[in-house]
Amino acid sequence: MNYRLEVFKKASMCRNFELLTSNYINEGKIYVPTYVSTGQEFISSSLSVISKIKKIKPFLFGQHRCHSIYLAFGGKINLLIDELLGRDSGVNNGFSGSASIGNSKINMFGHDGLMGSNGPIGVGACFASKKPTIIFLGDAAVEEDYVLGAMGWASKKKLPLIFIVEDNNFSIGTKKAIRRNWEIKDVARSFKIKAFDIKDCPVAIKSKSKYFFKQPVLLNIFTNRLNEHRGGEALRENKSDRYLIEMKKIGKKAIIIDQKLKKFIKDSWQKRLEKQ
Ligand SMILES: Cc1ncc(C[n+]2csc(CCOP(=O)(O)OP(=O)(O)O)c2C)c(N)n1
Ligand SMILES: [Mg+2]
Repeated sequence: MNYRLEVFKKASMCRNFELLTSNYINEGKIYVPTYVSTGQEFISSSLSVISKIKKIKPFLFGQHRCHSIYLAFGGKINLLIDELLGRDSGVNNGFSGSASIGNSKINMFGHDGLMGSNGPIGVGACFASKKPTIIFLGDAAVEEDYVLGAMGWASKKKLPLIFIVEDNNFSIGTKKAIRRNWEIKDVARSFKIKAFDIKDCPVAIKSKSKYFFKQPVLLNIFTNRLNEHRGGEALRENKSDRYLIEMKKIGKKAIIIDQKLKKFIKDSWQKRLEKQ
């Protein structure tokens, strides 16, 4: 398997989905509060491919920015579209909107909106079941006290889980340097958890995969959110885009995948929108 290409396929699905989602938010067709993960797709895409290689279907505990987790781990696109359109045919019958997507088919648990709550809930689920688990937290969510308590317990019980910190440097619009003088990697290490700062490069994520699902691991992954916290507006700040970097590295095959998925997703949206 060409790992990098497989990850790109998933990331391309997520990216093209989010680009159209942003357009439909801006056009007023999506009216639920929506959190797009444009720019951050390579984290869940890499973890999904790594899990597949390991033949593991982990429990997934995301937070509000969860479309890429759902799509990368094999959630059905039409069900997500219908959910964003508030329909009862949506993945959560129109009740979860964008922020709380859950789907038992892919072992994904929806978030309740309290930042960081998926930390202790995910640790508890892993402790009770001993099933491989991935907990996705933002760089702000890890500042919650209950996340830290849960980390300590995961360490003590040597649980087979991964804490993934999607470190986009933002809590809504406030940067890390204004909020704290510590790094979560150091905190996790103080709990005797294996912890690393890495970029959202698929190869960098894979380089830590030998530790996955055997003991608690924390990856603080630096990534760039390319949109505002909520809604379809692009960020004014000029940030590097992992999608373009990977596209350049892979070359022509990536361009073809991107074009195919763009069309597939456009057609999927149009079909769902036509269906009243
Ligand atoms: C306990 C709690 N405090 C504050 C909020 C309001 N809030 C919602 S999202 C958010 C920022 C989350 O940032 P982060 O965890 O880094 O995720 P990102 O949006 O960057 O993906 C905040 C403060 C909340 N929902 N819950
Ligand atoms: Mg953040």
